[in-house]
Amino acid sequence: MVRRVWALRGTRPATTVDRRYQWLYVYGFVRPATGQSWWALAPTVTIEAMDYSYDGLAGTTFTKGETVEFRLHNEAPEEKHELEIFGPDGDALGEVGPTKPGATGHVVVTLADAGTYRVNCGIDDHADKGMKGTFTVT
Ligand SMILES: [Cu+2]
Repeated sequence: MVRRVWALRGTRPATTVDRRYQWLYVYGFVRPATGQSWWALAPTVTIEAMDYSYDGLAGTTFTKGETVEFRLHNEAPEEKHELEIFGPDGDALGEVGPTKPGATGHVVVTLADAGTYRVNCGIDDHADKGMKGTFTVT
């Protein structure tokens, strides 16, 4: 981003602009009773759900301690799908609940530990049919 470019009076300011960008979401929360606030800058991963697989997670790695928004977009024609996220110790960290076809759900998770995280769809036998995957935190 360019904030300010200096130029001689009577000349046109010129600069090189890099138009490439990456989405970064800012999350803010305020506790009204106390005014206490908390915020996070969260990179976003968009995962497409189909009958019965995920797309968009393969080869994804994150850094330990990173807070990440996982967006689940359901591309399936009829079935609801969800995204459950489990840490390296197997504990559930969060989930995007049942999401209708065409809809998008999201969850923000802090990846506190390094290791291999697991995701799957918790609806019926979708995980057995292939709706599961892993990603790495280093
Ligand atoms: Cu599913």
